[in-house]
Order: sequence, then structure tokens, then C-alpha cells
Amino acid sequence: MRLSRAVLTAAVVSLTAAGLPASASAAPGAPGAPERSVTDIVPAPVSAKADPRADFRLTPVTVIAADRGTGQVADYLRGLLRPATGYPLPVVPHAAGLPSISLKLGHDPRIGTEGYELKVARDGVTLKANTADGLFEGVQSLRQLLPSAIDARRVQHRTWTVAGGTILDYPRFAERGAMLDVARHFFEPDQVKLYIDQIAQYKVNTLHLHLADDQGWRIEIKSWPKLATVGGKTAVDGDPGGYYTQAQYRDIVAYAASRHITVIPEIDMPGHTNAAQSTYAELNCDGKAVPPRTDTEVGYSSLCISSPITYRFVEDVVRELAALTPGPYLHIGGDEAHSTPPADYLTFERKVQPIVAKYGKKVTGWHEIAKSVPPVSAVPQYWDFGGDNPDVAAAAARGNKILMSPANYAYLDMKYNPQTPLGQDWAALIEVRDGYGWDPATLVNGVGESRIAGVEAPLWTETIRTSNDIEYMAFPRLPGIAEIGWSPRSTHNWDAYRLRLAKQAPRWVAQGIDFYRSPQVDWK
Ligand code: NGO
Repeated sequence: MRLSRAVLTAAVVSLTAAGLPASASAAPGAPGAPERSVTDIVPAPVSAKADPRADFRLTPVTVIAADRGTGQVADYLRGLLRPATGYPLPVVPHAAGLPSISLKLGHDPRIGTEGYELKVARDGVTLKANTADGLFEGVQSLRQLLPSAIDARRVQHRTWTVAGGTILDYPRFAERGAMLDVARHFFEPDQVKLYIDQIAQYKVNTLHLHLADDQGWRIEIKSWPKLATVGGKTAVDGDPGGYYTQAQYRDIVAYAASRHITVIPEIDMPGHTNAAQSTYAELNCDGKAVPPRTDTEVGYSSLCISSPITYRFVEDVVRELAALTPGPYLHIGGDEAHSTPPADYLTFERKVQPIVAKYGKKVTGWHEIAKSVPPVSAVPQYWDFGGDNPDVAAAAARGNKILMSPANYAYLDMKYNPQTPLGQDWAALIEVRDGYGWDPATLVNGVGESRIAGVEAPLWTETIRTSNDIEYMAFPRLPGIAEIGWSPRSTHNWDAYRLRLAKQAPRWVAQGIDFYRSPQVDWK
């Protein structure tokens, strides 16, 4: 897109003459507070200073000035801003005097690998980071400084003011994750991509896919082809199954990478394996295939620990999965192996964990794997209720980092209240305030701040069938878990959070997200 200099100058002059809307400086939510402010962002930034006199107006002549190495994020930003504004927003190497959003890479020791500095001034927006990841997270903040109509997919005729001020920001924990259980119910690649876009806006950087469970196997494994074609047919309650071909799976992983999200694939074992064991008879100790199951019982299945075929199977699956995985971790499950005797469980873990290492990956698994004294590179994922867990505390003391997904706070499949039409309640009812009301660093005795890898919000899908269902359970709780993982503890404050959260709702409406209108939040 080329515009003549005369046209550009005329447009700039007329916009400047139109003036900027007056906005008052007041605490968020207070009467007279501006509609948007750098202090409203979710997750809360490390530091933010609003300057309403520094609002920037996006116009038809604004350019995106992208330094070398920032092109991918610049194109993504353009893709975010163009549909609703209808402006060309060309990505150019230099602003050349035009009003611009500038993306720059630098070496700022304050912000690490995912932090950023964002300055919104009357004459332009400058976003700086040390990496493309940091720029991407900064773009998510920038989005929230624009009117929520920016998320509309069609041109909106209105002004586009970016709230003025400065932000310096970086994450508290390296990992902020979401998990989607595609085994209990299958979700098409486009549904997974939709969720990726939804979570990315809250600076979630990891998507854990639970790819196999008793009710279905969801990833093509070429050396054991029936896992997908037969074991993938079933889902909870006899609902339709499905699986990802390796090409589809690679495409999901690449899409996630374009949103600066790393995918962690999980094959749950030695329990939660009925789909595999009903497909291949040789995975059972008696050599007989078990019947497929679509109920939601847990803890009844176990791979045959004494059989060499089991480890050939595991190695084939791990090898193929590792080849599909650019990220460092493979998740090997390990939860609720109630029908694997404890000694067998240890035997299994000690054989399987080195297989993961053999294919160049690190182990992550549910916290039960801590019992097996995994290598310090392994990340046990804690899913219990907090308090004492000597195995997990011992792992932390040995040097393992722990990922926090307490079922009574972070499980997105828990109902909000007894009337919630979806979800379960075995761990807790989790209202929005409960999901926000915990601190990873004081959850498990002996697992302090420095031993924590991050947080993850798992969405198990026994009762979840559609994208609307996913949205209803994830919103508004997922942003709360993301904030716990990203924001400094000093920003943690329910009264302030609920006001900031309320301001997100018009964005969800614009994005078509079907969210739960909790009575704890004044949605307006
Ligand atoms: C448990 C269980 C899953 C269930 C989930 C339902 C873990 C780690 N194992 O969490 O199989 O789907 O609860 O909330």
C-alpha cells in the first residue's frame, strides 16, 4: 500500500485539528475514570503509569515500523488491528516521520525474555523487548489500550484512541499454561486454534494437550496406526471421537508458535490407557483386548508393566511425539494409576523417563511422578488441594521445579456454583474470586517461589463438548490464573481485579466469547 505524501500530510493535519478526546486521570473504576488505562491491563503489569495527555490516535496513515527481527509480531499486530479499523497499517522498516507503532528489539536487563516496555505518546507508540516473545506479550497489552471494538471482525466507523502512558512489564513465572483435554471429547484443529487465540491475549505461553485417555486416543502414531483410527473413534458418553493426523497436529503446533505458545503433548500412562488397550490386545498382560469404554470412571486401566511390548510401544509413541514437538517437554501423565501396584509404578517410571530423555525431551507429568525421584529437569505438575505432599516437597528440595494446577482453584472444569450446567464438583465449586484467590508460592509446604515453574489451568472435558462450553468454563477464570502466573504478587487484590476484569467483558463480547457472568463482578 503506497500513499502519496500530500494525502498523508492532509490526513495528519485534519486528525490533529480534530483534537484528542479529553480523559480524566482517576483510579480505575472511580467516577470520571477513563474508559481504558494502562493501569487496567489483565494480567496486571509490573508497573504502569497512565498519562491521559499522551493518548495516541490510530489513523489511516499510521504505520507499523518494524525493526529487523520483529516482522512476525508486526504482521500479527497488523492482523489484529486491520479488520475493525479498516486502515492499511503497512509494516515498514522506518516510520519516516509518519505516526507509528514502532517495534524494537534491544538488550534491557530489567525485562528478561518475555518482558517489554511500552510507551504510548501523542506522536506514536514504542514497544521494546529483548525477544519476539516479549514483543508479542507487549502487543497483548497494547490491544487492551484500544477500545474493545478493536476485536470486531468488521470495519467499525469510529475513532481509535490508544490510552496514553508507560508500562514496564515481565512475568513472575516462566510458564503460564492452559490444558485442553481433547481425549474425553475431541476438538477439531480449528477449535484448538480458537482457544489458542483466546488464551494468548492473557499472555499464556503454554498449551498442554491431553492427547490420550481411557475414552479415546487422539494423535496419529504411524508405527501403531490403529491407536488413532480405532482408539480414536470413541469419546465420553458415546459422542463422536476423532484424532489429529500428524500433519494436522504439526499445524496446530505451528499455529500455537505463531502466538508464542509452546505445545506440550501428553500421553497419559501407565493408567488412563483403556483406549490403547482396547485397540491393541498385546498391551494387556493376558493378551486380550479390553472392551472400549466411554464412561468417566478413573483408575481402572494399567499398561502391562512386566511386558517388553509395553516399552516398545512407549518408545515408538515417544519417538514419534518427540519428532512432532519443537518444545522441550513431553508429558507422560502418571496420575491415578490406581490399578498399577506401587512397585510396578516405580518400575514403569524408571524405564519410561529415560526413553523421553533418549529422544531429546524433558519429562513433565502429574505430581505422582515425584515418587519415582525423576531427574531434576523433570517438572511434576501438582494437581491436589495444597498443604503437605512430602514427595513433591522432596522433589522441590532436590531441585525439580513444580508446575501448579491445584484442582480446587485452577481446574476450569469445576462448576462455578451448584447450578452451573457444565462441569464437575469433586474438587470444589470455583467462583471467579476463588479461582483468583490463591498464591502458588504458599500452596504446598516446602515448595516456595523459587521452586515453581509456573501455573496451569487445566480444562478436563468429561462434560465439555463445544467451543461455547470451553469458553463458558474458561472465561472469566482463565484470565485470573494467567494473572496469578504473570503479575507480581504485590498487585494481587480482588477488589481492584474485579474492576479490571469487568472491563475485559466488552472484549469477550466483541470476540464472540460465551462467558459466565459471575455475580461477583459488576459487568455493567
Ligand atoms: C483428575 C483426573 C482426570 C479427570 C479430572 C477431572 C487428574 C490429574 N486426573 O485430574 O482424569 O479428568 O480430575 O476434574
